[in-house]
Amino acid sequence: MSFHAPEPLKIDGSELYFGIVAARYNGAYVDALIERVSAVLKEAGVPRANVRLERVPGSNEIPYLATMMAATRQYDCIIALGVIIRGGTAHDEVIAHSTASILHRVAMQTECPVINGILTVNNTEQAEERVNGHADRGGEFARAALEMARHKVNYV
Ligand code: DLZ
Repeated sequence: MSFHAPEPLKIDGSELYFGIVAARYNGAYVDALIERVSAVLKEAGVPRANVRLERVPGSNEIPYLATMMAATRQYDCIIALGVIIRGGTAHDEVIAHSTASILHRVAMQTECPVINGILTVNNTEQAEERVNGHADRGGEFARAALEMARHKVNYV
């Protein structure tokens, strides 16, 4: 399997503000994503006080909090974090599609970029690889957030 994540940009995050909305479902994986996102934001110079973390029960609840946080206009980017693991029903697909679509809408309606860091995987091996393994999706979400926050500051 190969990934083609963009080359990291050097972004000064010292004056940027981030909201993180993270699901508690599949908590161990989501906690690892939060840690990785926080580490990359810190490396970019984002002060801890500029990052607010809110937890919600599951990925299905993320769009509500993302909407509320974006509406405050206190953040330059919202990062949504969750892990949806395929089950025996179509529940995972419904949640994955609806959250992705609402998160886009939140960004357009509030002019606050939203990073969709809700992973959709077939099994725990895939979750492990993306969260704790080589794929480093948490780092990728944080770098995308830094890049989009910079755009937001420039345009809004
Ligand atoms: C119910 C459910 C299921 C089956 N799977 C997941 C999942 O893989 N990842 C996730 O973040 N949340 C899951 N949930 C919980 C829903 O997102 C939601 O919290 C409940 O349906 C209550 O609305």
